[in-house]
Amino acid sequence: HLNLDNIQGDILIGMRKRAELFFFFHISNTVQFKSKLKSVILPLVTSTADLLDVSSQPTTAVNIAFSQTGLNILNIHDSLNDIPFSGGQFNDASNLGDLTTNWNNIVATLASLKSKLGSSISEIYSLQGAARPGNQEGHEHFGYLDGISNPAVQGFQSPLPGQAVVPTGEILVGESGDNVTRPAWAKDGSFLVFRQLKQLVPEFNKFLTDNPIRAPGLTQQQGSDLLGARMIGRWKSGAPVFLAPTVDNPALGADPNRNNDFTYGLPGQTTGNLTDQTNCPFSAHIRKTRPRADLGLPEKNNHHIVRGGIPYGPEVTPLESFFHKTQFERGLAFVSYQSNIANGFQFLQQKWADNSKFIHAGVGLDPIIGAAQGAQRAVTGLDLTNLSRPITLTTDFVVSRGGEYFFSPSLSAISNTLSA
Ligand code: N7H
Repeated sequence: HLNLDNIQGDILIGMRKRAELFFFFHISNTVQFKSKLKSVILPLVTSTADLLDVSSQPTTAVNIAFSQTGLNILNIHDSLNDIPFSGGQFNDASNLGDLTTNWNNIVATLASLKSKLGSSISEIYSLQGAARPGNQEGHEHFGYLDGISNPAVQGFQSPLPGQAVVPTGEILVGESGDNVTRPAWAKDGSFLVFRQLKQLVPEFNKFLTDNPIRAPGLTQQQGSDLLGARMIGRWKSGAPVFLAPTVDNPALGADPNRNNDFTYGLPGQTTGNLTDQTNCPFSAHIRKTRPRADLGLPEKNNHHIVRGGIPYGPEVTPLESFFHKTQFERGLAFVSYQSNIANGFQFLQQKWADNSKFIHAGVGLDPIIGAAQGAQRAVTGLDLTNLSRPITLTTDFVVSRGGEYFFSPSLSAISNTLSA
């Protein structure tokens, strides 16, 4: 039984946000901050229970999370026993395939702000996220519907067809299924991974235009749309290519009872180790990051994350489309929650998306988020007419601009342990 008054609201259900401001700050006065954490911040922090009850739902929700540096400054020296977290994301960048020359120079900004005294915090950086306008609401910048498939936490949400059901401890620290030793105050918190992922939208569209899949009966435009859908594993409407293999099916995409109801297995198939990628490439972004029956049935995958990101940056301008070149930065303010970073986000990025041999030799990297420090990447399975033909991606369409690993503590930890 989960204590929903104690768990911050963004972790399990998300704040259903149309806009979100990410505010990164340095604690410059520990004593003052600890007291403000209790008197000013804690009363504003939105719990899971606050969000569930429509009558108490706030119009503006607030959540807070701390990096290892932040906990150190608060004089919290207990180890949370999560190696990527304690090292910080910058030290993990090479494991994730990032080219750190693309990282925003947050560190230099931090240094200059550190010199400012007199207030308890100083802003380091902020990023404004916002839902895209009009009928693109809920779609990320490449145009694909997002937020369809997140795991249901056992005993909290009842799953929709095809939704993964995970032990509470796969997302929340100290709950059943999290077997790492933690300080007692960490229970009901969750590690928050933040990444600013720039998306090169006009370049992505040009790539689709230049490389249509020439399947019988498809126009050139349909062939380009099919290539994009196979890179992701879903059409722009959200319809999975596994169930709609050649053209989009918007009614399927919009139906929560059907749009996630597949395993990549054929009807009647009850075991894993699947060998077929006709309908959905092994390399497709959603198959790389959640292989479903590829690892056995029922789903034998203990690498789930709850995603809660939001797009940032402006819409593509006519000039950017015309020249197929990004001029204004846009992308995804990626957020994921998990009880263990090495098992969650880091595993998905490093062991699956960036690994050309997952799930079989020759599959190649994830065509959307796979990265090898900027090097070109070959991907197979995308061309329906020749599944072993490698397609080489000479540019990354998603570029990491940096991020950090945070811990999103329970409300009682904020009140009793972190504040004063
Ligand atoms: Fe992905 N995209 O628009 O292409 N993602 N993602 N992601 N992603 C998903 O199923 C996208 C990123 C996962 O349960 C959809 O809700 C983009 C990272 C997982 O079947 C779309 C970026 C990581 C799933 C996108 C990005 C993941 C998923 C389909 C970066 C982890 C669920 C919508 C800019 C390391 C898989 C949906 C499942 C789905 C896109 C990043 C992981 C459209 C543009 C960094 C686990």
